[in-house]
Amino acid sequence: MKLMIAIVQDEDVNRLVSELMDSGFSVTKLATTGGFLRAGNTTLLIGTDDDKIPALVGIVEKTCKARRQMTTAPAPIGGIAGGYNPYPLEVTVGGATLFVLSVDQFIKV
Ligand code: 2BA
Repeated sequence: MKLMIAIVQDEDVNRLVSELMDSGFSVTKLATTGGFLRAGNTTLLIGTDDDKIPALVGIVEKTCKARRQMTTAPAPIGGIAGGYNPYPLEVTVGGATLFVLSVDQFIKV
């Protein structure tokens, strides 16, 4: 058995969860925050059989879109006092970040 940890954008999550449920996957949804943008995203936990991972990846690929997002990055200011001057930076977020882990045991009590 495998556990997929899928970090997705909030904009894609409702459609993705619906697609996964329709295809028979069990899903747990967590509200999370990206360390770089400090903005909300969603992490899904999906436990499934090894042979279903390709289908799962396919659904995520089909559903989650890459988006350009503006943020600010700190640029150092010269001089004795130093300091940082924020400047705009565009980054591409997603489609999705996926981790697939092997599960030692799956127990429901
Ligand atoms: P964030 O950390 O908020 O990152 C958002 C986007 O900012 C990233 O998109 C990437 O394009 C950019 N980015 C991240 N760190 C950067 C850096 N040091 N310099 C320049 N640009 C940077 P994605 O790669 O699609 O990641 C989307 C979200 O997935 C991330 O949100 C984070 O929550 C998660 N994630 C990505 N890689 C991860 C990893 N190796 N471990 C844990 N979480 C990860």
